[in-house]
Amino acid sequence: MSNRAPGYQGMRAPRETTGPASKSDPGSRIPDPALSVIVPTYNERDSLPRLVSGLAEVGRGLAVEVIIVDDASPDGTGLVADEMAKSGPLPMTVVHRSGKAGLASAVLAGAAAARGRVVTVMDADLSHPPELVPSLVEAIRRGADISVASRYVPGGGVGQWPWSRRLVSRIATLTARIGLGLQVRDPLSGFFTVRREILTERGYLGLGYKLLVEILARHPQARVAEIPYRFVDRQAGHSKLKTGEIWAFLKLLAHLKVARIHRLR
Ligand SMILES: Nc1nc2c(ncn2[C@@H]2O[C@H](COP(=O)(O)OP(=O)(O)O)[C@@H](O)[C@H]2O)c(=O)[nH]1
Ligand SMILES: [Mg+2]
Repeated sequence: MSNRAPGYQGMRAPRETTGPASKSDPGSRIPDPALSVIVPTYNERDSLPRLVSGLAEVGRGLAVEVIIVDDASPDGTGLVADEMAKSGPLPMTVVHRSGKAGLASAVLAGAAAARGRVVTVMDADLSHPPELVPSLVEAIRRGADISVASRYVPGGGVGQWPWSRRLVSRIATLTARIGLGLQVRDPLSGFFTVRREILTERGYLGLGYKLLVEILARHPQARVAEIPYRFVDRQAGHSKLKTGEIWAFLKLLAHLKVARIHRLR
C-alpha cells in the first residue's frame, strides 16, 4: 500500500502492499461500502474462511467490505486471503505487511485502506461472533461514536478462560479504567465499531495489542455504547498474546497517562 496508516510514531513501519484483484478495487462496479470490517491476521488460515462466511451471512443488507491485514503469516494466511479476495462472498482488500508488527498498528493500517463510513474491528479466530456486528453498527447509527462488544457488562462473559487469564484480564482492565479515568467497562475489548474518521486521525501510538484503550483515552467526550457478548474460545490456531504484550500494555498506559495529565493542565 502506498498510503501508510497514521500514527506509526516510534515504531517499526512495516512495508505494506495490497493483494491482487481485490473486488473492492477503485473502478469496480461495487458501490461504496457502508461498513468496513478490519481483521488483522497472523497464522489464521483455518479460521479466516469461516469468519468471512459468517460475515457474509450477517452482512446481508449492510454493504460490507472486509479488510484483512496480514503480517506475512508463515502459515500462508495472506495467500488464502488473496484467493478469497478474488472469489470470496464479500468485497475484500488484503493489506500485506512485511512482518509481524503488532495488532494495534495492523488495525491502523487497515483503517487507512477502509472505505466504509463505519469500521468494525474484530479477530479472525471466531472469538468475536459475527452475529454481533449488526448490533454494533446499529448503536453507531443511533448516535454512538464508539460501540464496544463488552465482556464485562451484564450478559457478557469470557467463556472457558483459565483463572490465570481471567485474573490478568481483570487486573489489566481495572488498571486501564482507574489509571485513565475511563467509564467503559471493557476498554480492552478487541471487538468494537467506530466512525472511520476516529481511526484515521493522526497521532496514534498503535503500540501492542490494545488499540481501543488508546481510542477511548484520546476521546474522553465520545459517546460509547457497550453491547454484551460472550467471548468464544478459538477452535483453530493459537493465541498470539504473549507475556511480552503486558510490557507493551504498561508502556501504552504510561504514554496515555502522561498525555492525559498534559490535557488536564
Ligand atoms: N496483522 C497482525 N495480526 C495479529 C498480530 N497479532 C495478533 N494478530 C491477530 O489479531 C487477532 C487477535 O489475536 P489473538 O491471538 O486471537 O489474541 P487473543 O484473542 O487475545 O488470544 C487475531 O486475528 C490474530 O491473528 C500481529 O502482530 N499482526
Ligand atoms: Mg483471539
